[in-house]
This record gives sequence, structure tokens and C-alpha cells, in this order.
Amino acid sequence: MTTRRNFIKLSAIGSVFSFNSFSVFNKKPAIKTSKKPVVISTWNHGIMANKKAWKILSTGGKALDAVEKGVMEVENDPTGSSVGIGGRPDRDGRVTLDACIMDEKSRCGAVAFLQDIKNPIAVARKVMDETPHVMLTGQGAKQFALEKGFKEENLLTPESEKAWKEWLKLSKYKPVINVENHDTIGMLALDSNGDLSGSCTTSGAAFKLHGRVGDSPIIGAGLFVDNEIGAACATGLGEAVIRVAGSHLVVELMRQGHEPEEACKLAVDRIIAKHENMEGLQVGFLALRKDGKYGAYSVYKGFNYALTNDDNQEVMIDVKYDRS
Ligand code: SD4
Repeated sequence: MTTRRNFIKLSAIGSVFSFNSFSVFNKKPAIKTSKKPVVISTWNHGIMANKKAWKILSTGGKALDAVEKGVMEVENDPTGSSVGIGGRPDRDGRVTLDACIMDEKSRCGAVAFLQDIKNPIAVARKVMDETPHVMLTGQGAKQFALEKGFKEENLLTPESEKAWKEWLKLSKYKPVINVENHDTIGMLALDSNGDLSGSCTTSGAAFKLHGRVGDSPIIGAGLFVDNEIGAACATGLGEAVIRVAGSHLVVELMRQGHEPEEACKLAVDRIIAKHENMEGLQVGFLALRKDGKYGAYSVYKGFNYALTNDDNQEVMIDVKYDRS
């Protein structure tokens, strides 16, 4: 039985413990802030996205605006088969989109399973800016978007419909995950104020089950930003990323002192450790630290990202792969 005296003792221990854990987990990190803007984003389409983001960053704009407007370029491109209009549909032939955004104040917004609206990232930003919530899904997200003036449109392009009909012939439900260069766009930016933001937008795994949502709109999985440390985003098989809260893990590893590339590699190791069968399971992480240092790593070879800063314009970086 807990006597009053024991209870007081226990509470005292509890408060010492919680004070100590607070001081350990919230210790100010010794990462210097860079005020030199930089933006990185996943895959080849990152070039077009960075170009737009750089216009904002290089003229003193905010990282938050850069990551929103940057990835919108890819959402608006009907030839991209994994983001926005032109994104591959689910197994029922419906294009459903996921996106999220996070800023330097840890404010965040997301939409999942959104249909008929081309720019899920802009809707996610509105969720962040204009509601007390973090995530809206499905019909509710669409209703919100329409109320905010977004246009309803058919996102299934003739090319996407053709690909879906081709897929229907065999109807294999196992999602085929990239290694080609057309995928989810995740973008991380640091602005001239030294602030970080990130965004992530996708049509998700092609020919997924209707209603399936991956990692991309989930804060901590597809994207995470901590303005004291850094930011991270993910691409690849969302289910695997969610299982390890991938982007949050990368940021926490940077908090512990790991370099951005090493943090991404350790998160990839964690995914490998948690999955018995890694066949075809591609995941890539991208990280940007508060001091402007960046890095990436993936399970398999073939992941690349676009980098833009004062010294590098329109540069693609192939992610180093040193796994045998
Ligand atoms: C998803 N992570 O829906 C997304 C898809 C992706 O590279 O990024 N593919 O699982």
C-alpha cells in the first residue's frame, strides 16, 4: 500500500527524474546557425522545384514560402507521374494526394487522401495557417479546399489512365517502388534568417488500395523540422518509413551529434533492422542541418536529389551508396 510518506517520496523522485530528463532532452544543441540560404529536394524534378524556391530564398524570402511554392511547380506539372496532376491513380483509377508542410516554429499542416485538387501542399499550408488542426483527410479536406477557393479538377491525365489500364491487366497489388527518377517530392530549405522549413507532396504508391495513405503527409514520418537542429524528409515505401517514424528519427540523430548523411544512414539501418524482407523496399532520406550542412542516404542505389545554394545552381547529387 502506498502510505502518504511513500507517496511524497515517490513524487519527489518523480520530479527530480522529470527535471533531469527535461534537461537532457531539451539541452540547447551546439549547432551554429547558418544564414546562407540553401534548398534541397528529392529526385530530378527537384531541379524545377528548387528553381522556384531559390527565387524566394535568394531575395530574402522565407523558407516556408520557398518550400510551398517550390514543390507546387511539380504538383502543377502533368508529366510528373507521382505528384499532383498526372500522379498515378489507385487501383480503382482515382488519384488521391497526400502532402504536409512544417515551419521553423514547429507549426505544421497536412492533407491526406485528397481528391480532385491539384495543389495539396497549398491546402496543407491553409490547414496550418487557418485552422486549429494539423491534418484534414478525404472528403473533409476537399470540402475545406473548396471553401478556401481551390478549384475542383480531374487529375487523371490520359497518360495516367493508360498506365492504370495497363496495370489492371495483371492487377498486382504489390507497390513497385522507384529506383527510377520520378517520385514524391520532399523539399527542405534554410533561409537568410537562419530558419528552416520543409514540405512533402505525393500521389503515393501507384495503384495502391483505395484509401491508403503513406508516410508523406505524416509529420515525423515523411517530414520533420526542428528549427534548433535540422529538417528531414523521406521518399520510398511509406509503410516502412512510418514504422520507424523516419524523418523524426533523422532529426533526433542529428540532435545527438550525427552528421546529416550519417543520420540518414542510421535511419536506413533502422528500417533494414525492422524488416525481414527488404526485396524491392526502397527508402531514401534527405537531411538539412541548421548550419546548412546536408546529406542523404537510401536503402538501394539510385536515389538522387537537387541542391541549390549560392555556389551550386541546378546541381543533382547522386546519393553515395556503400552497401555491398
Ligand atoms: C508513399 N512515400 O506514399 C510515398 C511514395 C514515395 O518514392 O515517396 N515514393 O509511400
